[in-house]
Amino acid sequence: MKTKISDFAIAGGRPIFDVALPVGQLYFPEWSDYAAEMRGIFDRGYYTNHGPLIEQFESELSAYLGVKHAICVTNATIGLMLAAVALELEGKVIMPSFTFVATGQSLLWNGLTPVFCDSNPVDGQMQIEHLESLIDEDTSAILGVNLWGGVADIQAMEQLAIKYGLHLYFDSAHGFGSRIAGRTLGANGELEVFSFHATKVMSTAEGGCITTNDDFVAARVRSMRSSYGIGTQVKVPVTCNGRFSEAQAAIGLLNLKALPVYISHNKKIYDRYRERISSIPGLRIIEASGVDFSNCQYFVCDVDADVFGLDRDTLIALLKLENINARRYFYPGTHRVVSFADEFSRSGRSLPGVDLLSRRIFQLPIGAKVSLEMVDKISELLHAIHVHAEGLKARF
Ligand code: T4K
Repeated sequence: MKTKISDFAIAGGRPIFDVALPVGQLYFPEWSDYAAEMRGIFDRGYYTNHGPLIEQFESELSAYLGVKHAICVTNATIGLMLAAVALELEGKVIMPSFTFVATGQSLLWNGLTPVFCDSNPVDGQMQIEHLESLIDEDTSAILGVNLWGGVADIQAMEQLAIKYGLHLYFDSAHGFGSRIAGRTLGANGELEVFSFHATKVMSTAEGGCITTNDDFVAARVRSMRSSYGIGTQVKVPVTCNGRFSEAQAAIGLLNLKALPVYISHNKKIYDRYRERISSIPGLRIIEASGVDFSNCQYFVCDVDADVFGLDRDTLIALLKLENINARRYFYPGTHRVVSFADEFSRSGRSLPGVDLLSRRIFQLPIGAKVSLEMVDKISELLHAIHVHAEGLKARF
């Protein structure tokens, strides 16, 4: 317990953890199970290009997600790039600015124009009223982002897509395993894209998948995913190498089996944080919105600097010195990232919700490397930082 300024790492005190605690998931199978799977791959001498493990993984994924097609790709960024081609988008695509930069980049790679929508500071999700005001005759699609194990207002987006005749698809990189009214994400809009990056609850180290109930869209994605396609060939404008290897599928199969255990661990950590830090003045927990079951992949807080005593960036810097890697996801909003900023400033628009979120939000560690005892230590530290905020500020 840190009771005086000299106890804090910034003032020469011992950091709360000896080794840096990462922010994200990092759930991996038992080494012996993985070794056995790798042995099988080596015995078969078949390492990639749609081998038996990826076939099995895709079929288990569609069963788990309750969707007809699950098509694995190298990562979610490639998945989003393929999705825009598969849906034959053109012109403008409306998306939230408050997302990982890959969402917007996938549109640039397709020569599409991202139109940035504001987000709701309460839960970080896209603002529907603003979305509707951005639709014009050049708009071909809405690209919704389901953030932090919660979801955007999918129903409202579906209604807008029908009303204006737009395509609708989702970046669900954060959503694997979350449920709306008992239904697992995966079958919303024309397609959804999931990420299996190591920092996600369902991991294949790198990886992702596109899910859809539409046979034609699935055939187009399969025709583009490898240079020469797989399955029924349909006409597509381009192909690429977005393949998924047998080694990724091996990790995926083992992790999918263990997913309920991972999510249940996340939930325990999440609930403990909630119990321990909700009384700290100036910190507001941002709960996963719109779902009745969340994968609890992220623990997100908003910092009100006037009440807490320190701003978000100073708090993150202090936590880092204590070997806690809290992160600002996302900073800055995509409309302020180099590739997009000039175009956005020419538009003369502003996105106050996104700017507020990117100034105030941070994420605390959750996932495989985090125990309940660690949450207690982190929570005590946050209390202590609040109590000593003035003195700590003076140290910067
Ligand atoms: N859409 C959305 C909404 C997304 O959030 C993302 C990705 C995408 C699309 C695209 O998905 P992918 O193409 O990546 O499949 C991370 C991830 O790289 C990225 O997947 C994720 N979202 C984004 C929000 O965060 P970084 O730069 O913060 O990750 P990194 O590598 O710095 O890792 C975070 C922490 O974890 C560090 O403390 C180091 C530690 N770590 C990381 C890895 C990878 C480990 O200890 N071991 C590891 O293997 O981007």
